[in-house]
Amino acid sequence: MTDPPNSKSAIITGITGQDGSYLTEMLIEKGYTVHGIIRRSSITARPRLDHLTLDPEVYGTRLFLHYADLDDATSIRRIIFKIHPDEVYHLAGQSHVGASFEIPESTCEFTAMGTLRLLELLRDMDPAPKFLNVGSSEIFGHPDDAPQDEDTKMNPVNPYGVAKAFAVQTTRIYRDSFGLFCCNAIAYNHESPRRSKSFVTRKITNAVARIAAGKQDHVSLGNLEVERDWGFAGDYVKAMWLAMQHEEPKDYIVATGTLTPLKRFLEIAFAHAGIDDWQPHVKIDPRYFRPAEPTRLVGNAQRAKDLLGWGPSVNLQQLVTMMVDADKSQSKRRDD
Ligand code: G4F
Repeated sequence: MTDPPNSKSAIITGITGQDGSYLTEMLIEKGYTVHGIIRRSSITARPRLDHLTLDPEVYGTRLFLHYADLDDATSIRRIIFKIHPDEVYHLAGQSHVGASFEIPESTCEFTAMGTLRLLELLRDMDPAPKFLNVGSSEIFGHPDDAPQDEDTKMNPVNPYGVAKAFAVQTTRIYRDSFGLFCCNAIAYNHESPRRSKSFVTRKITNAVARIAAGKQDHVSLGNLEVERDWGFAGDYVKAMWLAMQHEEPKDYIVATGTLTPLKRFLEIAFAHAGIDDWQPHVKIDPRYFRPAEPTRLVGNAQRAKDLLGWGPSVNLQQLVTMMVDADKSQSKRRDD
């Protein structure tokens, strides 16, 4: 059920990604006008947004897409000043941790410097839009404590984590030094059927669906001795919106508080497709190992619970089965 249009408008960077698509849906349902910033490239497909961009009642009335690049301040300035939104949700960036070892400069350019550029623009606006930066558990890397909260010391162990640490801290600085309404959602791993297949959860659920259908025999993975705090992306964008509605700008850990071994994820995914033993279907490929792995990344979202009334609505079992089911029906529809 979509609310009638209200006077609120939002800009989303990274609108074509997993989180961007869930956030857009939610804001449109709440009556916002949403402006998405997209990069100009030869690829024009935006499958996560198709249901919105192909809907004439939404696209061009409640949803608009604009070309601009985070490494081109002029292009961003033009759009932000013209729209002068109430809220800016900053989701864009190079989001693959493994890739950040291969492309550290561009990772920092987009994720770190891109955030700084946006904040500099907001500083010049009157009134300045509210701003939410999506941070990452990767800022903690090898943390002193587990679970981590908003006061845990940053100690990243990869270029992605360093870039996110810069972005989170810069957001804090602009809040404290210039009085801007700036928040960080320090998000732990969040997954969904819209997750790209380059991340381990979707890579697994996609492979499970294909193995169950007899289309492939195994999946090649890297380090299986890892653990993560996995939640549902649809829940995490709610926390982002709630953070922007709170009377004071703050940082929030967004996490489930449960650390799960990757092997447990494999077990649930294969079992849901009726395969009791996952081990014969997993091959280890050294190409997927990373030079360093974070440890004990599990979040304490107590502040989000106390101040925003936020909590995860989907547990791990539900998340994995949702993803496997979606991949199974996609695998039936497509003959690839
Ligand atoms: O799914 P991943 O690639 O996610 P990672 O590195 O935890 O990062 C994700 O979550 C962060 C926290 O929210 C975000 F900031 C970040 O943008 C991204 O969304 O890898 C998870 C774990 C790693 O330890 C990796 O080494 O799975 C291990 N793994 C084992 N085999 C693999 C594979 N990861 C990938 N992507 N592919 C493999 O074959």
